[in-house]
Amino acid sequence: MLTERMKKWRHAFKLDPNRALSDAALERIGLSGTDVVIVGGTDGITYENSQRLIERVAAYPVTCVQEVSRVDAVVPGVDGYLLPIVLNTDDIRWIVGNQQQAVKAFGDWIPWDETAALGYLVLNPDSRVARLTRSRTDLSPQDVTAFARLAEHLFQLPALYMEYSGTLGDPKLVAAAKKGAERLPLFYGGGIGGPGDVRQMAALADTVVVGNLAHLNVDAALATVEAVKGTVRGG
Ligand code: 1GP
Repeated sequence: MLTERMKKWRHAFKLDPNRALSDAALERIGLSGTDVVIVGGTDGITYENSQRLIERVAAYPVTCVQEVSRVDAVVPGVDGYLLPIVLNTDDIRWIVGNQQQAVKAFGDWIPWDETAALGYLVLNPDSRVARLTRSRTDLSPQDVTAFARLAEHLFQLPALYMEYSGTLGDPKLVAAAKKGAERLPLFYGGGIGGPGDVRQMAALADTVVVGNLAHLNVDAALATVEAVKGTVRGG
């Protein structure tokens, strides 16, 4: 079950099908020892570029899952599918609309054991994803703790994702999410620039997602894998 395997992830690379990544860099990422490669992005995602990147990742012994943000870009045969549910959006389509469209399109073939929802809190107001999803980003620590409790107890989601795409997040808000997410796995992603950032967030969150850095500086990106593994949660 994907939801069980997700609980063991400490480090993830998120690769964007719409951005360049050399074969040499991808090989190092594929062999890096990361727990999972998530394929997904916000802009310019198509079936063709998603399929191409997923096929390239499949050459390496690493779990590869697709984050489904567009129903027309779903690639069959991936190790798993993550469906975002944006908890702080003002647009109902990001809570239940897009997912319903995906199930309508693929309902007969969906491998449910390998499909999981990810509850998102989108928190960087300047990010493309915040604008696209019309997220309310001005959340207090109390708001974040309440969202995390909602995700864990009421919605019973498999994980909560603190999404700071493009900027390093506020550790106080990440800690507020952890306060609410007692058993719920907590993902953190956004602005990780190297081992120092990753250690800070890996002490607070269960899984740290490294995106941009993998495309920009593969040496620094690789250093984050060891840094996460050497960091104790809550330490
Ligand atoms: C994006 O949270 C991920 O969805 C990672 O963010 O690209 O800023 O590392 P960055």
